[in-house]
Amino acid sequence: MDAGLIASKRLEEIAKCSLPGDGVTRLPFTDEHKQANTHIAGWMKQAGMTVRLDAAGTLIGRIEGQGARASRTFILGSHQDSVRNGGMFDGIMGVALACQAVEQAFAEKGEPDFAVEVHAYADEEGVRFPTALLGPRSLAGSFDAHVLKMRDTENVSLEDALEGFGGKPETIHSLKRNPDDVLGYLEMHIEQGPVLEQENLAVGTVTAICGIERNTITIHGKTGHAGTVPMQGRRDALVPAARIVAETQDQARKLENLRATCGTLSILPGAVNQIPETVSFSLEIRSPDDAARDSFRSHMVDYAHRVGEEQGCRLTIEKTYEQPAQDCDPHYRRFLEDACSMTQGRSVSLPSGATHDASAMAELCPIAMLFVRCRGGVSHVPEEFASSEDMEQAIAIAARFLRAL
Ligand code: HGY
Ligand code: MN
Ligand code: MN
Repeated sequence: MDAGLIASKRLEEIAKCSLPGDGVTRLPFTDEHKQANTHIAGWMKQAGMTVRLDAAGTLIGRIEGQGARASRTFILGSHQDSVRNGGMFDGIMGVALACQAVEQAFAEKGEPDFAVEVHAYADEEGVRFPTALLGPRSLAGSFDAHVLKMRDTENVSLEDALEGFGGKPETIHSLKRNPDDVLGYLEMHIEQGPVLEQENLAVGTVTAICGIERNTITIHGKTGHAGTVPMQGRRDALVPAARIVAETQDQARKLENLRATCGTLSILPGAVNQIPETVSFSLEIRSPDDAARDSFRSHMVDYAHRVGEEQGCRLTIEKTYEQPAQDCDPHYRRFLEDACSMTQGRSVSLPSGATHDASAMAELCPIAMLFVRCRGGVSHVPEEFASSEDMEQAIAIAARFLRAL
């Protein structure tokens, strides 16, 4: 069976490692994750790798180097987790294609002269806990121990969930890799956008991964009876919130290289006949240009305080998450562009509006990314799809890249 069909079959199988419901829901350090790791370990062994789980819950397949660069490692990988009711390709496809690219690259040519690893990171989406990228950040040394205390909606701490899964929270700090020992990192990922479909290309190379920040805006007004409190003088917390949400879209629409989204919102007391007293909502800003993101944020902060005061409300803005934009390594990108041109006749490069494990690995080593065409450009939904033919191309390009390293 050809590599693309094997990939499709494996992804159909592992998609069953999910909570019930539409699409795939596989959160970190759960039974579904444990089942998935059994499949992934099989893929790694099939590619001739030894398999282990590291202290941060990353499943690692490894082939030792046999030559002059045996002490250095090239890493491939992506994340095993999904969003709720997400697709069966986001993240996990990168793990499957990496295992097959390693198998294809070295089955023909024999052992690499450098070591090769494939990583299946536990948590990139940050759905279960309000943090993400624990695995790659522990390797890069940018892991912050305070995240271990964060809790999920069942009040389970990340630390306990990780320990219960077989990780060792107390030794995560020792996972930091020496950058001299790491040749680089390649992540293959479904594009999650429409460009490759428009270009009618199976595979593209990534120029940069956007920077991202998440803020929580909380507005404090004054509640009261919806029927008896006069409209004049109300301190309705939802009014400035609504203005901020609308301003976010109005301003972001004017900018080519920036996306801003208010994805969550809560209202207290939250009754039809009570004036909203406390409104809390998220403001996420993304851009491949950190300076553009900063100036957008400062405009929104000024605007938010202004409309809050106009309504007589108190307002707080807390940045809860941030990661900088990361450029892909130009040297590796050229390799990949050549491999794309040789395999599919031409290559296209594009920035990534989604973040990836590669964003964190960039703090450790040079990064490279390949995108695989995404049907309709839709992702984070059950309809997410990549064809076996396109995955076949990606495996061949990655194998060619590994052999040329
Ligand atoms: O949010 C993202 O871009 C990624 O899917 N976690
Ligand atoms: Mn995702
Ligand atoms: Mn992803």
